[in-house]
Amino acid sequence: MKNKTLGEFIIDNQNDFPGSTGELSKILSSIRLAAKLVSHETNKAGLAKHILGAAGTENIQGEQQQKLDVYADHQFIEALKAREVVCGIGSEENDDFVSFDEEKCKKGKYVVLMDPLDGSSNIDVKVSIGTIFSVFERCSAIGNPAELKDFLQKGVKQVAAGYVIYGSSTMLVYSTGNGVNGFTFDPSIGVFFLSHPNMKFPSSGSIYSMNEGNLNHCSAEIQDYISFCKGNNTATKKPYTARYIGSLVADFHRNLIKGGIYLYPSTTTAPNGKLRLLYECSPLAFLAEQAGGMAISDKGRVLDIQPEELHQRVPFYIGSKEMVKELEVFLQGGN
Ligand code: AHM
Ligand code: MG
Repeated sequence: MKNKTLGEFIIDNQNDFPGSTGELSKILSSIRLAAKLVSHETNKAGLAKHILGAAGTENIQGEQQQKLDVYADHQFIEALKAREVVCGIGSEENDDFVSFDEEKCKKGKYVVLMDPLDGSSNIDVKVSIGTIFSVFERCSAIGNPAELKDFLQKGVKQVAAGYVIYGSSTMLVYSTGNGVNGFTFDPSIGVFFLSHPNMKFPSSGSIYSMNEGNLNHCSAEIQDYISFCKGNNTATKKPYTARYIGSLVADFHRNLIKGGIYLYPSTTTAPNGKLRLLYECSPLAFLAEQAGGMAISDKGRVLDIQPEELHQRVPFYIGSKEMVKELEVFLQGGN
């Protein structure tokens, strides 16, 4: 007998919130549907020419869009629009937020932010990639089109966040603020099953994940911390293990299960780092805290940052609580 399905879990969870209207459940169901479609396409990306390689366009960040990026963006937007509970969506792939102006959508009380296909440079080389999503209640008036202010909310106000990892199997991991649960996809019957209930970060670990190619362009504090990770400062002289996939979702997922820290600091050429606050850092920070981990930027807790623009970038450090605290001492110049 298999575990509970994601569909059953969503309904059970909805019943835990008295007065719930089922709208958030519909959002989660539409993400589940789009994730299945993207998972299916991901698995045949080597065979189906229409899905492999560059789309020949750039996103607002000047990055090459891959065909699978564009496909995933379309699937998530269409699935969310069809449920008529979301009034707009902000995505890495679109310069501006998309407002759903159908009458029923305008009555939706939620907005969604997402990176539909994260780690897209890994698509063509068969390495794990992911989807990241974040859900807020809108702050503009219900019945009107979505406004920018609906998307520029502090991470602490998220009502749900999660990711899908398309790896050796596909998993959907999410939280509605009541712990973190993971569901593994069984492609033979097209169903997600609860496989990782109540996920928790180990309080510490021995993995650090960073693109060390950038190290010479990082601050002295980050250089000292990486030296510490290599055992040069610790009493034991025992190094941490370096693991870097280059897909944020995959690096985060591994560290969540095994214990570790992920870093994307500022560099001389990228003073705010690379990762985007609203649809990469903030949702993972929400999950990390829900799982007993920690997420900070150079000036403190990620979930407390007031966003100023849709595609804002921030330096990002996330993982097991003790390891992030250890890093924090370096960032504050205490080492
Ligand atoms: P993307 O959203 O364009 O895929 O970029 C984000 C990705 C993250 O998944 C990953 O952690 C990071 O970029 C890797 O960057 P780098 O190649 O600079 O190490
Ligand atoms: Mg991304």
